[in-house]
Amino acid sequence: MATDPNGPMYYNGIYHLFYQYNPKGAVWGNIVWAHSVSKDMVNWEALEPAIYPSESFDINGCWSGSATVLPENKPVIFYTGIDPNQYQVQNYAVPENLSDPYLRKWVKPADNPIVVADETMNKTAFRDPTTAWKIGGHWRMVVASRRKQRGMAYLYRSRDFRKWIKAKHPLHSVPNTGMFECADFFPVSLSGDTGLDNSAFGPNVKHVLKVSLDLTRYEYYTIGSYFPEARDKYVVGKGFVDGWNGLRFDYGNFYASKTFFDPSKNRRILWGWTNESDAAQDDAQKGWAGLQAIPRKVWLDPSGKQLLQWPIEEIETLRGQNVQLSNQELKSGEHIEVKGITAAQVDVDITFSIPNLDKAEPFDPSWTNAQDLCGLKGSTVQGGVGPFGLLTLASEKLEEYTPVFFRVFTGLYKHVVLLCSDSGSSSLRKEGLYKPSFAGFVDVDLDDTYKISLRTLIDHSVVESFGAGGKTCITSRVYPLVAVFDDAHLFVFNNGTETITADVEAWSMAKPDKMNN
Ligand code: DQQ
Repeated sequence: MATDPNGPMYYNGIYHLFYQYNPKGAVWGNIVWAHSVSKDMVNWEALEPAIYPSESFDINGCWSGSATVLPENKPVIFYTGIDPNQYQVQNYAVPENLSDPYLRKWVKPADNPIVVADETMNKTAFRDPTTAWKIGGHWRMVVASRRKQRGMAYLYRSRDFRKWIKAKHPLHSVPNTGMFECADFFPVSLSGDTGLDNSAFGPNVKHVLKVSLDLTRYEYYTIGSYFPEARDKYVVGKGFVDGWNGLRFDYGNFYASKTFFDPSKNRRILWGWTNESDAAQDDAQKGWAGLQAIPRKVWLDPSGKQLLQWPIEEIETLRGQNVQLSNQELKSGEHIEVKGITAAQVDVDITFSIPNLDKAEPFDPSWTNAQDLCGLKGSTVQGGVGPFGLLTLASEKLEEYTPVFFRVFTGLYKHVVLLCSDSGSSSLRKEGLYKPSFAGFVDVDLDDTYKISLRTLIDHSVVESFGAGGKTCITSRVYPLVAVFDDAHLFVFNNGTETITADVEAWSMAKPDKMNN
């Protein structure tokens, strides 16, 4: 089983991705750091695990962590080791041989562990060290934890990268969230989509803190200001929800994510784990479970109110056969097939134009939970403007389909837009599947443009959608019985009363190769 992405980094022309992995089966356990390398984050080569239990400080497991490339171009990994008492301690590892281009072997210096929980802390809920950043003479890193039900992001400082001292105040903490896992803290630029090194800070920079919540199995982030010279405080920006209802990278199946700065293209890349939604016995039968979502570039929306995400441009090298439907009218109740592509493995990019917003349904302010609303108003429930979107992984006669769609409401001040990725009808299989109606609101001004875009990457059991240029992203895992391989179809549909038009472009997607082929 593969779970959390760990220590992603770019080093001397190679991307490294490590991840939590059980070499002994398709269930969680026996955790090591599996290791894959790539030149483009599309074509990969799997190497031997880089870090596995071998010392007292990690004998019961090598859990999640991060990589930092030091200024003298030396990578260091931080990870959590599970010690003989089942305590979670923070360790470091360095490449055995810096001239091996793949950095296959990693050594654990004898001064490990470098950070352990003190008496005031929870020794069995203290893990997932972040990438370090340096401001002035001090390196900093964060370790995620909890104090009772308060989520804690403990801050540590070091001058030499070996001796780490806990800061008097945590970087951040939030009541009633439960345990923070896999915290990620990174700078974003206030101007443009260029990524920043983790140590960047200054007037043109905001910071993002993302946490994964083990109680709910989803993540949320806030955007705020970081004051390294004033007690190392992170102050959440005005208007951001700092808790269970906060903004998410992804409103679907996406967890334990981690970003890194890619200096070769000056961008920040986000990796996330997407779990299976089938039963453990299915995983055992197929012999694997869990995958990494397609890496995404991530940057600050010009509004400053949220992040934007987009599949890395390299994914487009897999594009093959291309079809287009231009200015396609979709009347109420219509669905039209996008033919000529391999619908089980496809990249589709659509812009919907909405000539008239007057008939949008009124928005009830009590609808605060997008997922509940999508459950209530599925793709077949007629509205005024929408539902419209895609029927992905659909069987010819629509016994099975995973709709990804927008629905537009008239709100108090502007139109409210909902994006759903609903797996309720994804499979004729009745037992053993988790089929949620994932959804998120999309913060767009339709009254300005009368247009909204949707890009969806479909790969057999994975449907990854990017609404409105990456404002709202949703990943679903689905397991059709009929709509598989050549029997999978792709449709655009409209179940709103108002006619809309769609400009569709779709590409069949090739399978990636091994790195050097
Ligand atoms: N998975 C790891 C932990 C982390 C959790 C263990 C998140 O380090 O908190 O496999 O999925």
